[in-house]
Amino acid sequence: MATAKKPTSRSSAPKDSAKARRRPTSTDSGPAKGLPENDVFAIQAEQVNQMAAAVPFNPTKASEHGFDNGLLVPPGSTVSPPSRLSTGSTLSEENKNEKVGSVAVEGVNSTIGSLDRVRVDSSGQMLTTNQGVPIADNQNSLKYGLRGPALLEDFVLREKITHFDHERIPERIVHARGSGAHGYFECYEPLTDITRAAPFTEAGKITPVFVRFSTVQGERGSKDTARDVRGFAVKFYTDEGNWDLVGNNMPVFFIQDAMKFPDLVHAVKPEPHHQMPQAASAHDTFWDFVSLMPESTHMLMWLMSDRAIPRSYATMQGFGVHTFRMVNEAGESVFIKFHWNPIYGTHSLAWDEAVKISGADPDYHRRDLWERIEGGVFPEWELALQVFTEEEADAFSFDVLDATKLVPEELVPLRKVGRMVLNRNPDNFFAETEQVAFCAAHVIPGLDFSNDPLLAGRIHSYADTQISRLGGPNFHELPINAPLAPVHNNQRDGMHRQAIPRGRVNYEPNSLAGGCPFQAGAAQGFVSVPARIQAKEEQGKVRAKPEKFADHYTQAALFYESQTKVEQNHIAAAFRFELSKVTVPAIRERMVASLRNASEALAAQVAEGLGMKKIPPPLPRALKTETKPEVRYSAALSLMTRPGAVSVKGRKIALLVADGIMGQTALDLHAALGMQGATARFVAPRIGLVETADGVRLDADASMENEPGFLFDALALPEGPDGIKVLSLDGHTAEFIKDQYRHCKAILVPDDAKALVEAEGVRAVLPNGEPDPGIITGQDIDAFIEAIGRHRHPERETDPPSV
Ligand code: HDE
Repeated sequence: MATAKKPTSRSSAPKDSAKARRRPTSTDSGPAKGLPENDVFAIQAEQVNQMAAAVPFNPTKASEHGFDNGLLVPPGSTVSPPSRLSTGSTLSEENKNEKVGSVAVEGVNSTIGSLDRVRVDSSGQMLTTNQGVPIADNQNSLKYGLRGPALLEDFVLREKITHFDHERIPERIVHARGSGAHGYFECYEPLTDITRAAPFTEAGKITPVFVRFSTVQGERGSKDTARDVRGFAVKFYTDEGNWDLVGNNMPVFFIQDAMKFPDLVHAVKPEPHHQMPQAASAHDTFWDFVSLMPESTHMLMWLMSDRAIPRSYATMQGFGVHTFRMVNEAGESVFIKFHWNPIYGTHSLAWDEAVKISGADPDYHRRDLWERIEGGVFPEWELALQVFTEEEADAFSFDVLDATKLVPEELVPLRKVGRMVLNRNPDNFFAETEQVAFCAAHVIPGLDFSNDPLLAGRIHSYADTQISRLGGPNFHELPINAPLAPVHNNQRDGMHRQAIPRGRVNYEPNSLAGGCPFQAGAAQGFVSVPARIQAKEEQGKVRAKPEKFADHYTQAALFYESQTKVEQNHIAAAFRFELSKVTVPAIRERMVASLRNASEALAAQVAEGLGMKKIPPPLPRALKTETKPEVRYSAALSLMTRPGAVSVKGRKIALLVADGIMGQTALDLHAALGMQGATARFVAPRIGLVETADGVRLDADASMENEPGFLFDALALPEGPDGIKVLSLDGHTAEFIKDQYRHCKAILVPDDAKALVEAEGVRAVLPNGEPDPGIITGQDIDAFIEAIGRHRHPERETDPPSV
């Protein structure tokens, strides 16, 4: 057993190292002049006075006035202190010991920087209390006698239990369920033509990032595979401070104005009387709300599409959603939409699959992200921008300030500007993923907001929510939130403050700290774009929306019409499922009435699926004149156009095995898949050694019971008639095969296994009579790998499923 050495104290008796003589003094009054020479107080007083005298008036005051000065803010003026004596908090700061350390390093804030400074490793160490007292016995509470009462004086027990009692913090009100990872962003080329933002200044520049993915509705312990929007929040630790791009995996949102956000969230969360359903939008209050909010229709199309059930965080797109601005050195600004495109393609689950996974592995996405990173198959995205001018935006048929609208890629093409790689899992979920605090207001010089009224609400909301979630205003000091860039300001105090500021100056302007920290000025600091609003005479303060916001259906139709038939069917099936869970017929009808304005075909299909005898009349439209959209079909909106790098990398493949199979072919397949970056697992009726027909050693690491088939991207059946016989006697085998087939996945069927799969209804031909490209017969490993790379074979699909 490792025993730790008791640390010996290195602290020495404090020595007065001040060169000049010190004498007893008081802090409230005293002569400014006439103190004895070589007296440290006299020297300090003289230097303080020198500094204050060097600032006879506030030199930047005049520049605080007028519009033009507002754009050309000068840096604050500073004077160098004669020595550090004049700026310190205390003359005794030179007295060092192991705890107090030494004098603050000039200009340094030690609470920021690499996470190494707070990592803890307990190898070879003794157990202690939080006060560092070694704990002799961690098994028993202190009692009066062996069978006597426990004693109140047991501070070891009480500290342990008190800490435990408070181990939880409030979960996020939305996006409570999430998973995070560290990584980096790499810039492809300087973007200095449009922005001075630090991550984009030169090709190859690396900026560290922390990313958190999340669902929106569910609580912290809820399933990963709910039908939901996914949060895609990226914290860039840039040289000029933290930039948080807090986006989603869908480019639009339900509402147009922050005023409606609490209503939306109340409506979608579990209903307040019985707290059901968890992590699901399929209930009365959600559909009641959205059917009365026709601006949600576009987002509902996305939410009912397969985008809402991603296969992996690594296979979903990300979007900044709002229109942002980029600003260059000259102060010129352009509008920007942010896109993250996954290099592994944009892939989703099937609904039946998502439902089953949520039971077998509620941590499906969390596990997948963790395993990809541990296995070196690092998730990666390209960052692309849509760049357009304000004049171009004014000419669009939709308003770019309306978060229920996207800018079609066919209208404004994407400019690829960099890539993001996630290559390190957190050491500790709570300290990093739970305590990370994203904020839509965190932008850096070179970036700015648009006037999107939804974004305006977000600029307020995030810091506000962190104050209650993370217990006060100092959450920026938590290690995961602290920037790499220097932090110096006059904010002080508050719950859990960690920084120990030196000196007595906590205000600006000042002369007693030489004017520091001083305002950066427009050349270096953050300056808001002076976007001029061409106010019409009659416009004043108003609670209303711009006219184009009233077009609620054009882009809902664009999204629906841009999907393939299979995707459209999934959208219809999702509406059918969700609305069938609604208990109030009038709400179902209202929703179908609304859908008629986006697509008559879809509305009819949903109505039919809900058993409606008569289709209700379309909902009245808010916009009387019809919009003439620039783009009526956008291929980029279909998942089928986003296969990414077609490969088996990062995919999970089940190799069914049992006593009596041919072991060598199974091992060869396992090796071939592994070589290509896939995770292949031997799945058997039970874990452990398998007695192969050819005597090869083969160890099953999963059972059909503990890793059901729908958790895998593909299935390979083995060779060997005896093994096939064993599998056929286990009912799990049939479920395995059926799920794989129903979810349109690739299946490798050696000749020996043909009868087994046929018995479950698997056919090697499609409903249209052509060969099914996902059913690979024989032992053609290359064809199998290619079929897996296609992700899914939806040509096989029927509604209802044939198997
Ligand atoms: Fe958020 N949102 N949101 N949101 N949001 C939060 O902040 C809010 C919106 C998004 O992984 C909260 O720290 C308002 C749009 C993500 O930690 C809160 C409005 C988009 C995350 C909040 C919106 C988002 C959040 C809850 C309407 C996509 C998770 C906890 C005006 C662009 C970040 C927290 C993480 C989290 C407020 C709308 C994305 C309450 C008021 C639109 C990815 O502050």
